[in-house]
Amino acid sequence: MPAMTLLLPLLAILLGPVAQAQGGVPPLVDDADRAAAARIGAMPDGDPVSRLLMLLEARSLDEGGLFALAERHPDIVEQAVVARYKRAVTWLLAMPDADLHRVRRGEQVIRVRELWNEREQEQAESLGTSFGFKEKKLLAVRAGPYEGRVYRVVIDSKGKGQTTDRGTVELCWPPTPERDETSRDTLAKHFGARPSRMDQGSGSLLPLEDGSFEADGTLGTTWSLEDAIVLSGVRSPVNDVEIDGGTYLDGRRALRIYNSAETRLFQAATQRVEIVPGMRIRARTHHKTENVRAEYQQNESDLYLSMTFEDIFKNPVEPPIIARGRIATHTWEPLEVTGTAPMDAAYVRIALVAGLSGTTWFDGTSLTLE
Ligand SMILES: [Ca+2]
Repeated sequence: MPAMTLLLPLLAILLGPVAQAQGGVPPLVDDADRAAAARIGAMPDGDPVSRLLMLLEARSLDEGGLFALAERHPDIVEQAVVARYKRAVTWLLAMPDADLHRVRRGEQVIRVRELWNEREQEQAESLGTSFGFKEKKLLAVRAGPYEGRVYRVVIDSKGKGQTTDRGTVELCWPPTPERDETSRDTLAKHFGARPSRMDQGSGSLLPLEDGSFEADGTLGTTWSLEDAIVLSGVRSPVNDVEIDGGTYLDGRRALRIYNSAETRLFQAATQRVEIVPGMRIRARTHHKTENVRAEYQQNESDLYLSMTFEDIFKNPVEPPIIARGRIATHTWEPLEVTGTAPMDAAYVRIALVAGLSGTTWFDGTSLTLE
């Protein structure tokens, strides 16, 4: 029995490292890799074009730098190493400088075959044949941000008769905890070791749940509905706050809020997360609008993301920090606020508020430690 007592911990010590090394040996990460990854990881990432700029920068990293960047941005690193995405990015970089400059500014760019230089031709063929297109039938490649959601590279090829075949590569998708896990799975195969998930320090996620509005019954459980605006002191009719399964930034669903001139009670989707004083926190969401306008007593500024620090009794300890959304009709755009939790703070409360006529969608909500 005493021998057994000794043997078990010994076995654990012997087997432990073997089990860890199962995935292989991760790339060596030196200080220069860490510094380069930190610089690129701190670039803006709230919209597809910002993420494309980060992806173009990430191409300068070696394996150590990429492995370091994958802690915070596994999505970007996946696109830097997986052939399907690499082909699209390499095509972008083959364009003449003036066009690449337009890409960096977020403009739509189209390059028809007649304009291709030698490198473009080579890259377009590599891209086209990956979709099964014949090299001689390739017509044009176009690129640009799409719906404020992704960055698209699209190659056209002459099809049967008058038709055109089209191959699309979607880059720079909005990162979510779930999608990032998929990226880590892919990268584990590439690197021979799984990039660890950041769970502390700058860039790590705070436990906001279902920021993508994907879980069944998320409204009223994970996300609460709380009064945001009451017009004329009347609590009816109340606005429509629902999950939309047809419009989304990421996943398959988003939060949709619809109001009319008759709406009197405007409810917001809210969620509280426990925090500690001194934390510097960034809240982000994305919003999309359709015919949003101020009617009746509505106030044009009542479309926003707010972050409120609260004490242990869930009372605000400071006025909310607010990022206002854009009205009218537009595709997905980010909303972001940053603040430092004051001395008495025990919670941070996030509220998604749409107090205007028309339809507003929210999706891709996250809380990050700065
Ligand atoms: Ca979603």
